[in-house]
Amino acid sequence: MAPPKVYKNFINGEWVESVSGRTFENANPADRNDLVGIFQKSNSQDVENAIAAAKDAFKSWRLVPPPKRGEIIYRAARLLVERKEEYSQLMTREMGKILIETRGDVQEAIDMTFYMAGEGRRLFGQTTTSELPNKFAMTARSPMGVCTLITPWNFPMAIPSWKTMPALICGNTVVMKPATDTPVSMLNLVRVLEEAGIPRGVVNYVTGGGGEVGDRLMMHDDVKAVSFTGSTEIGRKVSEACSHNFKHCCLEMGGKNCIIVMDDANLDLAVEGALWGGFGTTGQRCTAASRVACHKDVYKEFVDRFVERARALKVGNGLDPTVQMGPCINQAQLKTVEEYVEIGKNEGAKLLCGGTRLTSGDYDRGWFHAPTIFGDCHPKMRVSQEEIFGPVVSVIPFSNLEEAIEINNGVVYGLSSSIYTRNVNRAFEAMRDLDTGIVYVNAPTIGAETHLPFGGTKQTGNGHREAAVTALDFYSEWKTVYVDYSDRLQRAQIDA
Ligand code: UN1
Repeated sequence: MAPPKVYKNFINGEWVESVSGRTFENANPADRNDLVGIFQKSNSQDVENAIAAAKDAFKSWRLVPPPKRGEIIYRAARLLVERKEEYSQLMTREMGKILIETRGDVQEAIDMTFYMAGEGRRLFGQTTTSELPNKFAMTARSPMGVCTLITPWNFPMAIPSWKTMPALICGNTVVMKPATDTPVSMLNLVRVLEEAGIPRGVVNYVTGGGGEVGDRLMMHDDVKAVSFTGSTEIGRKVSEACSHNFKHCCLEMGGKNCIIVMDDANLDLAVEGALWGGFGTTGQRCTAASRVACHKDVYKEFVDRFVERARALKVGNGLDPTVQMGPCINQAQLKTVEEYVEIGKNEGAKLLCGGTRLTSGDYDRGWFHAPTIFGDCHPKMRVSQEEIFGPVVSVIPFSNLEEAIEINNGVVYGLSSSIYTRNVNRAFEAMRDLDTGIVYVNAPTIGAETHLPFGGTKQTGNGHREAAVTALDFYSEWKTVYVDYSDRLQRAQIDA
């Protein structure tokens, strides 16, 4: 067997080793014997170097006309298209999700990259009137400087692209840190930007732990904005660190998303949706449908079918095209899932399927857990309230729409929600009252597209939205410009 490949940091346009001299291994969560690569265990000096490079590169990148920035980003998107299959295979090896999903992840990065390349010829501001004669008023977006991007392992290329591309098109420079479980996919994104001709220092990539690397990325005085996707617990720390010198921070955190199945729903569709929403990506999405609220009149029928389909899911190594669900990302995540299964049983939820780790044969080499459904859940149980981030769905019965909406809204998170109904009045009521950033009608809670705002209410976020033109609001500052061509002092609010 060939020795595993050693990957480096990308700082100031060069691939370099960490000054720490230390490295870490990235193994396949479906098969511990499959080593994906060796990565740099960076320290604060590496981060310092990356931030210095980004700060220096900002001086010229901010002056590159946005359509020219867009051309580079467009070339990067073309390279991603060419390498989609190669990068998807690697992503399945490092992250575990099945190939059709990693292809979707790379596709989401392609979509975002093309989309933001196009923004180079838009980045629209406003021109408007003035209350005074011979005076002109307009707004324009200004870049901010160095942005640091701290990203999760569940969408190892898509989420980094959501942050990198709008940051770059707006004229910022970036230092990116991947999750330690999935560094290859972000490296591939960096590689296409390098090959597309991104100037040195504009994009920097540093691997390593949250402590040494992550802390520095959010504390450093030269950093103007921090974008973070991950747990609410870490998000709170990012927010606190940023408040010290009022850095902008964009937080995308947890979810406890719910599919509402009404008594008039197309049940076949609802079962398909609950299956894809609950067990897609092994439940490891912030948008995962980890709750289903089901009308009591169709409860039994829905649950029977849902359980039957979940039991039949083929779990295994995502490179096998017949496999439908991959492993948990690592041992700690698997342990969390096992703990929540115990919690659910102890608080009286009814275990309908799964509930155990999968161990015999090939399963022994990975972090596999069976698709698990709890029935007869009370909305206030911990398994109905807390984000598990694994293949566990809690089904909660209800009697009317009002109650279902209360169940949906009765958690600390507010990312995504869904309703299955054929009644247009109920659908519109739900669209109005579901307190989440994203609402789906007759579709599961997952499947956000890149040209629409992504983010959530309450403890899911801090008011920003990623993707779409809304992302540009985070990565730029509005500059309001007044031009007075009257040749005299005119006083707003004072001169009639
Ligand atoms: C996430 O769950 O972390 O809507 C992101 C979706 C994907 C993105 C999910 N397009 O499920």
